Amino acid sequence: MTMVGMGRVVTARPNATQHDIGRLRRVERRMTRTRIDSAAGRLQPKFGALMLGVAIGATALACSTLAVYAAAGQPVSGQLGLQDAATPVMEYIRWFHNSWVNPMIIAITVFVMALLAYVMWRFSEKNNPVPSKLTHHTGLEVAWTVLPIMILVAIAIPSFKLLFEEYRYPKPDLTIKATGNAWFWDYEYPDNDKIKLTANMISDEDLLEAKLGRDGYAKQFGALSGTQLTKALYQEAKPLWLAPPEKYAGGRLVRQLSVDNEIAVPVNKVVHVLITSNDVIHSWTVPSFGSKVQAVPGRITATWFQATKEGVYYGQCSVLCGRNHSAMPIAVRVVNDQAFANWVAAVKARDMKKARGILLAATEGIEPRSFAELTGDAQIEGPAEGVLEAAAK
Ligand SMILES: [Cu+2]
Repeated sequence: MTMVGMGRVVTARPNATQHDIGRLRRVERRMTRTRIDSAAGRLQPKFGALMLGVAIGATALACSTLAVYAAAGQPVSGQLGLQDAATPVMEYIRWFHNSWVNPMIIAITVFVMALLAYVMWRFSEKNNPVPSKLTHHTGLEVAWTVLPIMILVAIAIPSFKLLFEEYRYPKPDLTIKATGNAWFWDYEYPDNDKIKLTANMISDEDLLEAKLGRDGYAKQFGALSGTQLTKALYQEAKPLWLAPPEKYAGGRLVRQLSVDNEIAVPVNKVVHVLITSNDVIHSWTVPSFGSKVQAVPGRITATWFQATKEGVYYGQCSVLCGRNHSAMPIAVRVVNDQAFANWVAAVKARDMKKARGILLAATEGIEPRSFAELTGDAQIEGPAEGVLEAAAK
């Protein structure tokens, strides 16, 4: 007798026993089943795997969304995802990343992983001893060409919209020129009495010197050097970051992000920032504004932002520019119009302490009493109760 399976002819010997014929029938059945599976005839298990993939994808997406911590203007410990938005451009960037491209990436990754796992199991030697000789499937070929094209177009359209928005440059209410230096930023406000200021990062050393005085500092740390010194400074300065010495006019300081002279901008106003460099390439970056522009010597580049929330927003130089690359942060205070005008006047008068006090009063709820004292020569008082408690949280 003759049996046909997968194009191979299985022939039983003329004197085959009943047992032999039963065995051949089993082989034939298995071959037929394999052929049907291989020709993508059995959709059931693939559909199951796809559904499993979708379920895993949805769970992963839910987890990743939950793990995105909110952070206003600065990174937080354990943060996943982007910082909070303070401008419409950054809101768009966050939507594009969190709600558009990332879900696609997760779904595709999970789908491919599930498909791979299914194929490894279903078409293993054990489960599929006689492989299919199928080489073409028009439907599949069309699907895996057209689907990726559609995905890319779906990404490209909002991506171009975002790019155009970033380069739209609405009419400015105010312009700032930022110049990168190794390793600090210089700022000029050409439209606001041409005020100029230099922003240097506040270090552990700065806080300890402000607290102990030059002599006290030398006495405590003069004998140390290298890593020993760095460690000692870090340990001793730790509490000062929450309660900085009087020199810094109270307020909250953030290690590696706070600077001595912050720049200020009025809320809801369109700000153009012209960026250049005095030496090597730096990058003026403020994540919450969605601004990240290279500072190139001999060239002027630009970014624009319209901050819609008052507060302090931090950024860092984002092009590796040398030894102290990590020590040239950017700090921008977004304040109301009146506070901005007062701040400009204080900077023009070179009263940087008063200038800082004005910004703190406007954004960190320092007592109005202390704010009133800013108009005289009185020392600026520390932050109101509550500011430090909030900072300690
Ligand atoms: Cu730099």
